[in-house]
Amino acid sequence: MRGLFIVIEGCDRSGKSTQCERLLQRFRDQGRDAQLIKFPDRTIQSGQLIDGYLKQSRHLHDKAIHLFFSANRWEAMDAIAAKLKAGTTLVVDRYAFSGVAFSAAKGLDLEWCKNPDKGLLIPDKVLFLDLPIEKAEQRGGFGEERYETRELQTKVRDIFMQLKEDSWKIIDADQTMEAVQEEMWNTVKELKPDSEEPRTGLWEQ
Ligand code: Z5A
Ligand code: MG
Repeated sequence: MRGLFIVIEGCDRSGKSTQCERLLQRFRDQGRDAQLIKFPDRTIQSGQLIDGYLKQSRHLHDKAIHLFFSANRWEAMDAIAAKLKAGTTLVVDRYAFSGVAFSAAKGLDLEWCKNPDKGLLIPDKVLFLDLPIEKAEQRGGFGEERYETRELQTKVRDIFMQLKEDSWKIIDADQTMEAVQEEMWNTVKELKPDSEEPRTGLWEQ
């Protein structure tokens, strides 16, 4: 059986990275082969440029950075497909939904934003961690990077909600880490892939 492709999206500081680590461990504790993937992947070449942009040491046109984020995902797609085929379950920290939400929140046209990511692998499940902005501001590290302002974050959440599909599970992230993890685990623990091959064609149907 191929591996599951599980994407974690959500508001800033909602605990995505914390929960990804825990979810990965849950799968491994069950003896399942599982790996963590993170977007942007700051370790590959396109990711280093993105890192400089996010830390505000580099200026780029809004459209240019959008395309770099997308290229960063395409750069990883063949390796991701191969891992899924080999039976590895992937827990993915942010994906194309973040890509569109942030760029459209800055004012770029929503359809234009979706275009470069069209055709990517389709997640089997998206877990969306929802957190009120005032709660996010109280958590560690908020405000250190480019997009961490109240106005932008509010727009980002609205666009995420426009992108939401039936396969999404919205999770209240304003709970203890344990409670959030329990809800996430209960959503995916029985999940089986509904196709033999990884599904391609995001936003193409
Ligand atoms: N971006 C984009 O524009 N286009 C794209 O295509 C993509 C991304 C993929 C960097 O992403 C930026 O890139 C991001 C979107 C944009 N911009 N912003 N803003 P990133 O994924 O690298 O961002 P990050 O630095 O990892 O932050 P984050 O993802 O927003 O945080 P998080 O992963 O959701 O949260 P966390 O690191 O797990 O936890 C944050 C803090 O809260 C930490 O101190 C935890 O201990 C604490 N925490 C976690 N859970 C809880 C609970 N339940 N209670 C209390 N405290 C908690
Ligand atoms: Mg994170």
